[in-house]
Amino acid sequence: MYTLYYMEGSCSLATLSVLNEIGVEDVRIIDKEKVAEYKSINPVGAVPALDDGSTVWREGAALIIYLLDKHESNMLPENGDARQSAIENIMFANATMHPAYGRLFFLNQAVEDDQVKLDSMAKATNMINDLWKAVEKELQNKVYLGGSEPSAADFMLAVYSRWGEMFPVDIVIPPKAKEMIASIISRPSFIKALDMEKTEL
Ligand SMILES: N[C@@H](CCC(=O)N[C@@H](CS)C(=O)NCC(=O)O)C(=O)O
Repeated sequence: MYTLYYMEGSCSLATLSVLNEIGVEDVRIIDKEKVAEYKSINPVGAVPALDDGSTVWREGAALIIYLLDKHESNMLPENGDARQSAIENIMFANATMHPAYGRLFFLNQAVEDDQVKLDSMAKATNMINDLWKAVEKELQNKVYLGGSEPSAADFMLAVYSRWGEMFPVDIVIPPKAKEMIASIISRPSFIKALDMEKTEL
């Protein structure tokens, strides 16, 4: 039995979707806002955190690699260049695209002057748009970052792509990336994850 600590619509949604995608059924989810001392679960206060019954694991990318190593699926090859490439994509999503969107959350909260906020958010958006162009280039000859089958990185990017609409910015997601995202968010695993978050089941 796994316990996943989450916040609705946040990056923990990718972990939950991946759990569903690889067919893990024994999952309980807990909204971190409802945990009185969440910092005893994760000292930095972030989701996702995953309790596997004996250990609490943290850091989204590490959690996903842990789960894909533990459970049979074709989302993470066992070895060789294919494995390295899948990890590279997971890290790109987690350590490059996620923080790029993170700037929007930070600026929205930290900057008081409306014009300064808009101007700085526009600059942060340019950086996000450049990253989506890089994704688009990767997707020129394939449907997903992993090839013809969805990879964990695709789930991660699809989750982050939903954050843009929370801000007054013009994020441009090019066509192949848009297709990838549309395909991921219509998968039963993703829909189930959204539903689980709504009902906290
Ligand atoms: N490096 C961490 C970052 C996780 C992170 O930034 N999580 C956000 C949600 S997407 C969070 O929990 N923020 C704290 C909050 O908003 O209270 C990871 O990848 O797990």
